[in-house]
Amino acid sequence: MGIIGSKRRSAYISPMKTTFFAKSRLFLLTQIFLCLFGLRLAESAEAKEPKLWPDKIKVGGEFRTRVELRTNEDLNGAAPDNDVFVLLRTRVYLDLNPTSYVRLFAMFQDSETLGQNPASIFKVPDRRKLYQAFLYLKNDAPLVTSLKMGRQEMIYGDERLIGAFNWSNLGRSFDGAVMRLENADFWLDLFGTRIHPAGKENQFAGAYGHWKGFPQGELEAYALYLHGSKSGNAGGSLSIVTIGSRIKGKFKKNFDYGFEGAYQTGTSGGATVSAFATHVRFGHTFPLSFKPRVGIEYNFASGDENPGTGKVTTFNNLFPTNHDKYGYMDLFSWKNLHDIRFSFDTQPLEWLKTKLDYHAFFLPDPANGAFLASGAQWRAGAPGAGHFAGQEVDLLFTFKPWKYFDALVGYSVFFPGTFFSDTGPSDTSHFFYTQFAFRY
Ligand SMILES: [Ca+2]
Ligand SMILES: [Ca+2]
Repeated sequence: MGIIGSKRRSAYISPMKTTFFAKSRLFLLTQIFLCLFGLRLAESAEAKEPKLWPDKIKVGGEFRTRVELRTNEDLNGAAPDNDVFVLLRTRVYLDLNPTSYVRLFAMFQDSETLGQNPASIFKVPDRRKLYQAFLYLKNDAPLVTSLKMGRQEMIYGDERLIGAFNWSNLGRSFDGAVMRLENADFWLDLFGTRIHPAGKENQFAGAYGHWKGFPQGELEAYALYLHGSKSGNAGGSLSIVTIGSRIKGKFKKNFDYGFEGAYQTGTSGGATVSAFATHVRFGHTFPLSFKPRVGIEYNFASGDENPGTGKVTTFNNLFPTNHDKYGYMDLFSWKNLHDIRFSFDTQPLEWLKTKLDYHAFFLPDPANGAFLASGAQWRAGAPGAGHFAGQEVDLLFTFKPWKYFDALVGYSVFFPGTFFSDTGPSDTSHFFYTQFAFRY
């Protein structure tokens, strides 16, 4: 009946069927339906807790859908490019644990994008793949050692340099091996992997250490090596080493802080690389029932004042999860960037969180241009252009009413600054999205 009803309705509104708002309304109705369906499934799953499989065999997955509504992502008000599209992601996994020393895990992922403008700077291709498949071996010796071999996600620290990019419909996994040495005080991962960003083969290896004894927080240090025969300047070879450390913690009960710093050296297309990046933040959570937290944060990554010539000084932020870091619109990356962020978060109910962020972006080297969260340049630089890249305001509501289900509703707006007005169009851009995820 619902289908017949919606058919009739769409026939009735056919003259405006192709308009932006009709399109978005249809997608929003679809989202609401999926939400209710998800809640229904979540409820019944929780009520029954069916035990179909023995403990040594786990099956599960995720169904996630997101509607994105982007206006004016080209910052050009005169050229209409309003876009509404749906991202669907389905993940299914099989996890076998025959003994405590051996684990076999495989996850299949299907990613579909419906109705996206093919010219979008955020174009997401459809893709089906074996997203993860690994063998995990563990040895409980005095120095605990484990080995994870195969295709796998890697998540380290705040994911500023190595992350699974969960926001993306495609995610990110690496092919390789990770060996962990661990005792009561520390763990150290040694890894060697291959990854194929933009169709190029890169080798990525490193050592990442974590000290467990740091009071109320984390202390980590790393050395990462990236090599790609075609990933350097002008399609040449790239060999860079990134050395860094990070701390994160709490003090006096209600204060929190974080710091990360990384230096990069090596060669890119025959030129010397010398680049660096930092992140620092402080927050205070007020002892009130709705847990309000105010935060201030500063992120810096070096750029290049003469791109393509001399030393390469643009920081390469490797394989990050950028989405939640430099504005939810994904317009900036930890590359040629000053980002000043003010945050106000609350949690009025156990299942509801709110976020309000303000970002002011500046480019250390306007000649180097602006980089999207994907790392791609979206506005070429110009020497002498303004440093001020713009301001973004992000509002986000996160709902998690059931263990199997969560939802997001967000709105963001970007006001371009003098860098954009000096180099091309600079009109305001808006971003609205709603996401539902059902995990089982
Ligand atoms: Ca436009
Ligand atoms: Ca240079």
